[in-house]
Amino acid sequence: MIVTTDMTNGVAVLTVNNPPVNMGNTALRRALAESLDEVATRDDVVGVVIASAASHFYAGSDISEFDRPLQAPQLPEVIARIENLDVPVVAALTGLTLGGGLELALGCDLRIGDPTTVVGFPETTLGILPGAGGTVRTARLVGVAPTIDLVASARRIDADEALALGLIDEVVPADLLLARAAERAATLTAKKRLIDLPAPPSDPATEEAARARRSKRARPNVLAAIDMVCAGVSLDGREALRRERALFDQLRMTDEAANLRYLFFAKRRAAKATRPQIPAPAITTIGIAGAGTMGAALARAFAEHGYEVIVFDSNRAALDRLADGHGISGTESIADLGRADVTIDAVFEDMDVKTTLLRELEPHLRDTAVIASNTSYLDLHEMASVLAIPERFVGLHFFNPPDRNPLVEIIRTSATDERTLAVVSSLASRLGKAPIPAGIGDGFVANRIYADYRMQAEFLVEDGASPAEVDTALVELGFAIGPFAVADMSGLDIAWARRKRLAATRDPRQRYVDIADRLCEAGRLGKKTGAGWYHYPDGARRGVVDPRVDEIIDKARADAGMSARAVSGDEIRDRVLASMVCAAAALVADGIAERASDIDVALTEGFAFPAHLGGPVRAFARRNRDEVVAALAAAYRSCPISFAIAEPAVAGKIPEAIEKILEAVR
Ligand code: 3H9
Repeated sequence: MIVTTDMTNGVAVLTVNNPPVNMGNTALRRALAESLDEVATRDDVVGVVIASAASHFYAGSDISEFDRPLQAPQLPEVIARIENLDVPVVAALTGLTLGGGLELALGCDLRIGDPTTVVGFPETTLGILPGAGGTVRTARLVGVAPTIDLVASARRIDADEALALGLIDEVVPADLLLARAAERAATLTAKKRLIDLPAPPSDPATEEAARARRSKRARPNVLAAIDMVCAGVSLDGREALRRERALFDQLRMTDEAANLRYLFFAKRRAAKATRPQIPAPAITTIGIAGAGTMGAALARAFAEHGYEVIVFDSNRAALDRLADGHGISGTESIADLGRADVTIDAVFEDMDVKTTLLRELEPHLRDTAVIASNTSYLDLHEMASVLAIPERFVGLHFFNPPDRNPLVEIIRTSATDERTLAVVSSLASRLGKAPIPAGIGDGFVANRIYADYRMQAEFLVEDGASPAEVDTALVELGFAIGPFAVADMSGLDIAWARRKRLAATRDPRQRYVDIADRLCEAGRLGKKTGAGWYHYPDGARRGVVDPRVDEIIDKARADAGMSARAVSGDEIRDRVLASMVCAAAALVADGIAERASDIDVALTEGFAFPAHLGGPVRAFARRNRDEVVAALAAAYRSCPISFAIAEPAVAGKIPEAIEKILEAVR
């Protein structure tokens, strides 16, 4: 039974139980509607409580239903039944009360929470807006400005904040929740239908400030939600509900909303694929080897999530910089890592340095301790080969900055055992990361795709586009900043060192653009040196176009025997996307990526690829066939060695490996 009704002292307690997260699907809406209809026919009911048998009250609507016409009864009809009852209805909130769940609660006459209660409107992150009165009733309850903030930010707030805001009426200890809700339902003397209330008076300047703050760089659905909140308060309540619902239905069917739903499920599929069937042992202590930028940021990230962190480094000064971190202790003795349940290798990216560390570390560890390497490029099998227990070793690749970037790649070697995997995937989950499984290959998954993206951007410059034209075209696609501005921010020297390292093994037939090398040779290492692909006069935050860079590019083109031609924004976007898709198809074909949707997760979470497009593979898959073929052929022609996989496109065919991944994400 999804909803059960129990009578206590004239109060009908409707308990919802729809595992795993009390998600609002057709079956739940139907069960609730039937129970409410049944209650409406009884004359022995003085009040109603809606409660949850699970740890969450209601985690929002089932978004897998949003691709098709929604089945009756729809949520607004269920909420109307609550409002139409003559007796008061109290929502007893516990755990997550999100989206449609919060809307259901706002249809009740009173909301009582326990300390675990968390409320929020996640809809705007899904390309839509609340569709069952969320914008309308919230503004009538707490005012326009706080509603704009809640709806547009999609932030989740805890019970205390919800109480302070007036979104819920009381917070009581969890064991008293039901009794208190029943008591209030029995004693409330009148209905309090939010839909009939006028909005509380509010200051136009505060409203305008909230609107301006939340409209900055906002997606169209967020702007529509803000407009709806503002318009709703001056309309008749039911007319406002109709308008909100019409907008919801319209936005639900957009490509953008479909792409965001696709990513929602893609993220969960990827995370599931990193999780073995066995439970993870409890982990309390994390060791970090290396107190450099990455090690220090990792230490902070783990400490913030309640782990005890021990950082080992032979450099005392680096340890001292970490000293004030709460829950972090530094040590110059590797033996101290013996206390750690998991040690993360964040030492310098060099095979000798890493294998030396592993050899010295392992004798101090308990047999159950796990070792995870944060290497970006090195061969994990070679590292594992120096260990006595290679089963405990795994790749755990974080992305910069690791305390804020959600992406993490989990890379198992041929020896990694299930327990080790369970340990690192539980770490990723507790840190709130978006993990994807990755196999062993140069740059694993995400960096490999990004490298081809960067490479194509440089081909485009050699062909005739300016760095600013490439950056602008990609910002128009939806990136916050383009690849050359990113390179200047991160510094050009690390990639330069890597290119020098790889020079000896590079296929001589491969197209190689040496403009970045020339910039580095001229001392232009990016923003930190005041100049890179752009110029940063007097420490400017944003780079300006620099004629000296144009000269360097002109000279490089001339030396390569190329003459510049005009390159359109469309060509830039097509070639860049096609290049990423070629790399994606190769990774899936080689088994380094498990599925194409993992790549979309990696690029949207780790490299800020515009989520509203669903990721590079999904964005490409939504194009028509002719555009796909033309873009692949253009990528192939830009470098037949790098994009060999796209060769059939020159003859008008979509290569099989590419068709396969496009089909998988449609
Ligand atoms: C909405 O309410 C619109 C209204 O305004 C409309 C009114 C008309 N849909 O994440 P987990 C599945 S919009 C479908 O692994 P956790 C999930 O796929 C909606 N499925 O667990 C997974 O399935 P499986 C607003 C969903 O504990 C399983 O449940 N709501 C949904 O780490 C467990 O999920 C949201 O945006 C869903 N809404 O996290 C909430 N939610 O086992 C989105 C979960 O088969 N959900 N599933 O792979 C979340 O943020 C997290 O899932 C939650 C649990 C925090 C609830």
